[in-house]
Amino acid sequence: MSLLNTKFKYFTLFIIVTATLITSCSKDEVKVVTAQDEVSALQPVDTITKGNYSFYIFKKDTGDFVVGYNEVYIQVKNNATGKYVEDANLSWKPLMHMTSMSHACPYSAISKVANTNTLYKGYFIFIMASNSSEYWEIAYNYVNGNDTIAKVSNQVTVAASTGKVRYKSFKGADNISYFLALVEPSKPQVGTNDVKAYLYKKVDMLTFSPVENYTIQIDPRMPDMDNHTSPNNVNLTYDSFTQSYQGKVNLTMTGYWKINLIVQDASNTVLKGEAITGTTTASSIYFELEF
Ligand SMILES: [Cu+2]
Repeated sequence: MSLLNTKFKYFTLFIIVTATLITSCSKDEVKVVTAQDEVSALQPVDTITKGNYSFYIFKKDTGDFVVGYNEVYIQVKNNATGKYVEDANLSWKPLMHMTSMSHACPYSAISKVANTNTLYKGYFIFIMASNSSEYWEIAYNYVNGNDTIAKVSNQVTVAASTGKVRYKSFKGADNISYFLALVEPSKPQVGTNDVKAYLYKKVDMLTFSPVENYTIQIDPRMPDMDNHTSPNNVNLTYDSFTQSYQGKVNLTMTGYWKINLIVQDASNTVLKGEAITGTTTASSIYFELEF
């Protein structure tokens, strides 16, 4: 191998290494995702500060809590360090203070939102709207092992739900109170839509638990168009991983749909709802979709 050849080889290597370094440097300039970025698409609902900690509460859709399903996002900031907590163990408790009694509502545990550093989420299914003398209070708890790091609470307003029906409470044939909330589809489209709903029962005034292994039959109809239905719908069955009911609804055209429901227990006993047949044009429990 000649000297010139070797020199040329080293020169080529030098060029490649330099080019690689420059490329990696510019790759490292990817924008750092801040705590603010992680909530930029959310609407603030509440801020509670106590001691060194601030709790920031958000929702996706509106800034208000409403009767029915509410997906709630949380950030916790340590005001002493100015940093958002990234490994918080969070819990919460909703309570409605009524004139003569208090009660809770169905709600989830709080978990970290995947692929975020500072964001946590869970849901409430509020079962009553607040009014001038009766209000909801939510207590948030941040613990580390057995130590309570921060405990805060605030009164919140829960508005009556307006618009299309996505939440129903009913008393079953078994005399148990049930609470049924539609989560998906949030943006219905023509064709097959995934359906997700939560079904809870009241154990006592403070305890509401997810109901397992029931079936929720769905019969989508267009009341404005001779009450026609659609083919290939899939009844909702229990998914133990998400503790929710999942199925499919086929919306063959845009417009107003009434999703008629029949709730059956694990031994297929109908607890609530009627089949659409003869003079029965709608079930006593249903969801509504319009798009
Ligand atoms: Cu109440």
